[in-house]
Amino acid sequence: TDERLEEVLVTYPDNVKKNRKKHLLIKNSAEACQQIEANTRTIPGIISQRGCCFAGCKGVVIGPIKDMIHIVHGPVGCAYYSWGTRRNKARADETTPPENVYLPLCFTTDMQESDIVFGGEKKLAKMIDEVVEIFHPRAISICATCPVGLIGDDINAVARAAQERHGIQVLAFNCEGYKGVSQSAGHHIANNGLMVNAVGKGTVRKSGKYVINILGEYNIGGDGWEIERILKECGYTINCILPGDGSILNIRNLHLADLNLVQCHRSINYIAGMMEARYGMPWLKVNFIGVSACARSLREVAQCFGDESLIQRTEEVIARETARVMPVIEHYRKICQGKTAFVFVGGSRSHHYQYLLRDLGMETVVAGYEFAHRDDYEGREVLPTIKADADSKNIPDLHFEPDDEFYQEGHVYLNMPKEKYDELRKRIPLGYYEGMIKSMEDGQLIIDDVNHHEFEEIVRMLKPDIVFTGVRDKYISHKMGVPSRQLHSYDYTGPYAGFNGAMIFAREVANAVTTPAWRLVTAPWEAQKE
Ligand code: CFM
Repeated sequence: TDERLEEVLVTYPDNVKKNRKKHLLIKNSAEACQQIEANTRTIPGIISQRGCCFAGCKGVVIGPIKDMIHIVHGPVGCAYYSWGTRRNKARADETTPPENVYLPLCFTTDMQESDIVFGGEKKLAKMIDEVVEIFHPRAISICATCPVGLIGDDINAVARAAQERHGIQVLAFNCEGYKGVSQSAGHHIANNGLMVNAVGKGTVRKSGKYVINILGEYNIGGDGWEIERILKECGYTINCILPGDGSILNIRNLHLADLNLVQCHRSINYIAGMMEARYGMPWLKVNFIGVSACARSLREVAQCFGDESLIQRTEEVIARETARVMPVIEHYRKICQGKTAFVFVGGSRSHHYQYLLRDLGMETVVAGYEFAHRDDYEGREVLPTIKADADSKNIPDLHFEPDDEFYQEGHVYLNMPKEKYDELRKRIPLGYYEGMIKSMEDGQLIIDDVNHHEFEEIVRMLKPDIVFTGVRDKYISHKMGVPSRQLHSYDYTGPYAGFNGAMIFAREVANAVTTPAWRLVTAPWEAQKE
């Protein structure tokens, strides 16, 4: 209730309380449109769980592209912590030999004090020469960290010169950590850069009747591979997964497909929208997390092409996979049934995982995002009402004209007459995302940019059986005796997506809620009170 929410906020000074109140809401379907404040600055001094703009650009969107060398221009810590820990997997394939897969390596200019004082451009240029000589990559990215912007190194000029010197693409991203209010700004910068410099440059359309892209899938713990497996079995050709296990070669051919599937709306909606404007390519929001959600998404994708045999094959795949995994899910469901969860992740998973938890008979009593925007909470219909502020205006909003050569009306892309296409749009949410709040139930709590204090208070108040969150905040719940599973990197396991992922997730959640280790240990500082 609202009174209990007051208990969470009571310790704040008035202005902080007023601010934070707008970021919390209790779902109430009687209210016509419940508005939440999101994508605004975190109050200084509050321990937020958010990341920075550099994390969103290099760590999230650009970093997983496997056949590029990603140079972090900045201190070594920025490079080290944006390398490997997210567990975005990649492997060689038909077009990318093992020597062109660079994800196991970490590249940085390792800026020192003298570079900060005298500038780091020369060091960066020299580093590019070295990596070209040693690795012969297809392309290079340079991602800027905070000091680069502060001292004014012109990474764009360095990139242009290197591109001429070596004849390979060198993309520069001005994703200094302090830009915007969270990693979300970095997603936007990365999307813009890829759209301007890569998408549309290729000429190879893969063979196959139904060629699709999967956007906003990062292959954490192998999620993308599981999704790809299922879609291939249904009869699709996967043109490119952007960016999980993706390559710059495939990204250049992104426009040579029939449909974009969007898994993570927050991080990649810009490219989906820009491709619709430039190529007329429709996009469909999907969710491959959870057995029922997965089945629903597969059915909707099949609907897009309106081919009876495709629809038939999709039903067969769903029936076969469901029959295979449900006995396992049912087994764990007996353990998980009735348990409650607190789900707090970046900008899309807190919604997606509610379906998987529902498959296990669990209720999500609190759900929140670190950096989502209002449309991720309330649905894209609120986009026109979101006011741009100084922080969001910082990132250019690119607009594309229809491409002379490749633009086609959506209905041509999906190979059906216009009336049929319009009718399809009414049935499935092409070009639309409903946001998280609509699928939640009355009385459940929604929270934006939760901080350490609120996290503790909410766990204490609602006593969830398990907390799903990240590497920093998971220890808050452990210290309170509540088990947690990481939903960013999946700790050390995965995949969690698709049918196989659902089984793995079920097993781990069942293990976690039946292993009260964190409740039984006494911390040393508690055993010997001063
Ligand atoms: Fe999209 Fe992500 Fe997420 Fe995200 Fe992330 Fe991530 Fe995430 Mo961690 S792109 S918004 S910036 S689904 S790294 S793979 S888990 S916070 S909820």
